[in-house]
Amino acid sequence: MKIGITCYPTYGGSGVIATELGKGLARKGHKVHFITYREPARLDTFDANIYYHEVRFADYPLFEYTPYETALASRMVDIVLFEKLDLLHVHYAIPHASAAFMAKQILLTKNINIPIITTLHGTDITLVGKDPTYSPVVTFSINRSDGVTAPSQNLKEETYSHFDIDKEIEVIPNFVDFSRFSKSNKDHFKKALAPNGEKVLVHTSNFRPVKRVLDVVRIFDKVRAKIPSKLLLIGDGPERQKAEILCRELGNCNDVRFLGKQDAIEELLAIADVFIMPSESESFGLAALEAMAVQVPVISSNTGGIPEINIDGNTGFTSNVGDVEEMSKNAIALLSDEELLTKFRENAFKQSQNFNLDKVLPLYEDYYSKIVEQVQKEVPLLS
Ligand code: GMT
Repeated sequence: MKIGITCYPTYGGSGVIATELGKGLARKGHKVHFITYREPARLDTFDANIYYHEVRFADYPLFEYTPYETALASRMVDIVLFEKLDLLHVHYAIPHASAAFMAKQILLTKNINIPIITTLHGTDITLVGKDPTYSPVVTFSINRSDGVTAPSQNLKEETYSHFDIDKEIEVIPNFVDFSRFSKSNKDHFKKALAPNGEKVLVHTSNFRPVKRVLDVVRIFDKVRAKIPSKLLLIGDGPERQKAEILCRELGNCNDVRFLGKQDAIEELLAIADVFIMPSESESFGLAALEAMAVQVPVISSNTGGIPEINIDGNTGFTSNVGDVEEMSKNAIALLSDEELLTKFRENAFKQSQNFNLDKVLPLYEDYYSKIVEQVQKEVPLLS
């Protein structure tokens, strides 16, 4: 198939999933065309079946805000026509689903009915999407997509509860590529970052308020009071400075490393004993899944789709959002009992295998075929 993929090219989970999906499809022989404003962060290897089309902006002094959605829709039309794509798969509803709808309408005037699949990712529904500023457009463009997917049962239910949706939403979970995320020996890293055999706690995120990075620092502080340990904070974003200030106030800076944005996250996860995800909201929690694939148990909140991945008392522990006390107690219990930690490591790894890329890829391929077939049969609707 010839598949167009649009996503945010940044480090966020939706961009990661879209890019890894495209790479996986390309390995299986599909021609994958990324249509994005910058080369996606994880599009780091050459593959003859992958094409990248940049969305260009024509600037004009009148524009206080660049009309990105218009530029994107125009580029989609251009690529569908020139490359003869079979479908467009857009990740994150805002504004990709409405841009795709516009592209579809334009293409219908040229007698091309391009199937549009929208994958919802989380904040496009639970945070920004339901804001009245965007919700009418989000509702409309979900309903007018030919296919809609969500990575968890929870996000599917959230979407039905926040919006007036008449489309069936297919749950296709996020996934992990085990050829990249697997336990490896990184003793030299461990020696450098935890030279006295300290336990290693890891958090990775975009440091947005929804990730509750300050809770991570507070949890760590309580763990550190009982068990010699180090905290690795991977990523960057708006809450980083507050987290640094909190470390100084708590006096634990010597044991906390802010590592910034890192590409080889799997190498850092390889030295982790526990992963911390206290998020306010999380449709899935891809970062936790990636940790589990590297045999790292997860201490997390029980919000959104997280409990569909992190099984309380088995692959880690889940607690109410903001319950720093319980999360610290759970981390201490895990880190102070080697037998328990080993058991949880095994369980986490076993659970992560349910989300193996090789299992999830065929679900997308089947869904693509179903939607393409369905669109071929229908009488096109020009709005
Ligand atoms: O806001 C973010 O955390 C990034 C966001 C994104 O769109 O990149 O992540 C969302 O999508 C990921 C991939 O499906 C999910 O694993 C994350 O749980 C989800 N984030 C939230 O719901 C907050």
